[in-house]
Amino acid sequence: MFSRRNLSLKICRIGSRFCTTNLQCSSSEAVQGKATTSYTPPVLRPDFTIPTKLDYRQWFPMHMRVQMMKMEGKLRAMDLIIEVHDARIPITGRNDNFQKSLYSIRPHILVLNKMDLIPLKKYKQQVEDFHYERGIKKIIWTDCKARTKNAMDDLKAAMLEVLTTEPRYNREQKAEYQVMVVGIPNVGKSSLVNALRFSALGIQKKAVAVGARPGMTVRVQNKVRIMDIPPVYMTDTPGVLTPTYRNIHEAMKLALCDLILQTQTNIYYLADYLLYWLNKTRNYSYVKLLNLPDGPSDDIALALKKACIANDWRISARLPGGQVEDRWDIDGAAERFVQLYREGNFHDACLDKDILKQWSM
Ligand SMILES: Nc1nc2c(ncn2[C@@H]2O[C@H](COP(=O)(O)OP(=O)(O)OP(=O)(O)O)[C@@H](O)[C@H]2O)c(=O)[nH]1
Ligand SMILES: [Mg+2]
Repeated sequence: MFSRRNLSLKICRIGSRFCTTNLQCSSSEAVQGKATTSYTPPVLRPDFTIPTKLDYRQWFPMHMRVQMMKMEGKLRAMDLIIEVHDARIPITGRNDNFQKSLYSIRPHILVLNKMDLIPLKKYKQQVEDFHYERGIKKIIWTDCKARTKNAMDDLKAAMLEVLTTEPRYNREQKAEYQVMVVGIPNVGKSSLVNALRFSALGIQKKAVAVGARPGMTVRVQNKVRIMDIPPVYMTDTPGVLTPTYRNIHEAMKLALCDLILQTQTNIYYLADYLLYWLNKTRNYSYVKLLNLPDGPSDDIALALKKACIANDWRISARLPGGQVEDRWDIDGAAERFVQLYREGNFHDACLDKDILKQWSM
């Protein structure tokens, strides 16, 4: 094992460059059931832990508190709150403060976006039962990247139903309806505004900016017209996380889905959590994807090193004396492993399946 401290300033990756298409197994190989039967399960650690010096709870940038206050300030002008969340973690990571400050005061629809990244048929009913039992009134599943027409039609119908039937408090005289879209970072709030606008008004051009990294929208936006009849306006907002997390699993699931700033996560522990979670849910498709010669393992150091050797993933590092040394690119392998998850290569990416299973037992 190399020490990361010894790496000099100039580090460049050599060897075969990572390419998901090279590493992708066929969809049948990636199916969890098949992977389960073809390998001997590894010995699992009892629970996932990280060194205590790493405080995973410090993931709440201060600007979120300020923006949350601005959102509360706009509430009087709103008829409906749409909460967007990531379908890969349909239970975990929702911000409780939204409930206290926003949904308890205005009608609420929960949109589970990125439905394209989970096997929807398997989870739809279970997730809906879970949330309806706990008082959520309406859930819509969307794919705002593909702008799936049926999903957009479902969402428009649900919005219109709420807008035209729920009490409007001090807003009865206003002809136009106003909707605020909220959620934690990078779940697709801005994509939803653009997709709805395209679906209802046929406007292709993006009204609000979308980005692959969390924190794209940094402040509450100006309202955007998304429907003509009746006139409906939508206000996009920045992602707001809860200041603290209930446990390490919640924090790691959010980070795996890329919903937390990259600078505030540690890729090595993230890869370790992914390995832990895949083994726990008996999904051994990573063996093929990483070309691991000896089957599954619950040891991240060993798995990443074997992946480096099998794929010839190296870095060359300049040492203090000026010599150049080749080393296995362990951090690069960790990044590639996590990226495989984020790009949807593990067939079943619903990270809350363990919670749902427990709940339905
Ligand atoms: N696979 C998939 N990706 C999506 C979907 N919706 C949005 N994305 C992607 O998710 C990323 C984040 O989208 P945004 O719309 O910027 O998310 P946001 O919630 O506004 O993010 P912040 O402004 O940072 O809080 C982008 O790369 C989108 O292309 C979806 O339904 N499926
Ligand atoms: Mg945004």
